Amino acid sequence: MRGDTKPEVCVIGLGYIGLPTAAIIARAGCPVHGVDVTQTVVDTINRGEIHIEEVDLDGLVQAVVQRGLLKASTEIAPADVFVIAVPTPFVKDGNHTPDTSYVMAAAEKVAAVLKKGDTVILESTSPVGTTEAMRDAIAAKRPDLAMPGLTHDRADISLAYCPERVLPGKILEELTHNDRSIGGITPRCARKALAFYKRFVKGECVTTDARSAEMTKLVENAFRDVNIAFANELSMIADKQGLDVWEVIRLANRHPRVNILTPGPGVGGHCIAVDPWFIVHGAPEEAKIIRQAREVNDAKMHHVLARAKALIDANPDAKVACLGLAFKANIDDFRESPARYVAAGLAREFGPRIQVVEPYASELPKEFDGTGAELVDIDTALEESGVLVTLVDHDVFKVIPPEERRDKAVYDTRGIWPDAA
Ligand code: SAJ
Repeated sequence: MRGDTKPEVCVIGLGYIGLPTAAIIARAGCPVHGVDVTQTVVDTINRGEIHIEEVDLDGLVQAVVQRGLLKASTEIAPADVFVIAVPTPFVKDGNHTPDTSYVMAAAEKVAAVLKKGDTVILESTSPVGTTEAMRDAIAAKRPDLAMPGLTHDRADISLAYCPERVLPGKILEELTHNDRSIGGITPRCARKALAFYKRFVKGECVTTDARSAEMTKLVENAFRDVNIAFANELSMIADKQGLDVWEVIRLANRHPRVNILTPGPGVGGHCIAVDPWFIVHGAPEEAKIIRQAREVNDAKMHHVLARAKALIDANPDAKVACLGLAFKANIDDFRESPARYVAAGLAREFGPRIQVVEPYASELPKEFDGTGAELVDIDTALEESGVLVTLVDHDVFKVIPPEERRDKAVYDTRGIWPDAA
């Protein structure tokens, strides 16, 4: 990796972050070897196709595969730069303990092929200290290599943490244009990683230490979670006091320094509902607001379910349309979705009275099996249902005019119809 020679890059984990990242690095002209444990994923990519939905990703992957710049396999290969983008879920212990085993497994595989001069970058959202733990795991496997932070001499390899901060639906754009925090185990590691990211990132790349970069990623999502929890708590207070929360927020937000977010049926996705727990796990006594915000946002799901049930009970002869299953607007991602949780709870209770409208789904998820609930289009729901429970603010729902909802009982958890409040 000298002068203008493009580094060879190995990206480990070809999911929602790894694949777009691999494609963007390849677009910058670096040969990329992508690694994934799933053979079908590897085969799909090698055909120039994709296994996830993301705007413009299909065309980009097809182009870089055709140019021979992106190849996938289930096996790791030697490279100059390794980018690890594997999942960091919870251990299944009920305590929200972070599971870094996929990161550690990836690090051990990288260790087997590392050579002097290589750079290893962790991108997975991780608890503070994970990059150092990864360094220690590599050191144990490769005593022949001088490790950054463990040697007084010049280290043989560089190690850094560099989280993504992209929004699903805008991943390619945000991967390129967002600023990045780049945390090195040592300042030299950070500079090495910086030079790599500068090849394909147009946003500003800011260097720091690995632990600060790890915490920064967690803090960004915890900040948003706390702010959404404030909005959700307000909505539950407003329900109790018979107030219109949307009106209160609209008015409060006219203050020049107030910007309250939007209440909803809870917080979904695999980032904001997960990452704050990594902070709580690292500092359980201190992380009081962060823990409470998680609990408030989870409690909102149960609050919505209870209110929806009461509305349905009050309209015993009506069919009920649940609008949306996705975890947020205009995407086809149903993982960790509060809308899905609420709709499934209603389906279990009210069976065939429940109609689900989700333009981004071709069938109902498994938990609806045997309930009698059906997936219908919006026109059928508007014709047949007497109760509407709005769970996702998809654009197609927002434009339903008042006259098509006039004779229905409405519970609008997202505030998409100000006239219905
Ligand atoms: N939500 C509300 N009210 C709001 C905003 C969001 O109820 O006012 C809900 C959404 O409906 C959804 C959840 O919160 O259920 C999360 O949605 P989101 O759009 O806030 O965030 P994600 O999960 O799609 O992406 C977040 C982003 N983080 C921040 O904005 C700080 C993104 O930049 C990160 O890259 C991503 O997490 C990640 O991968 O960590």
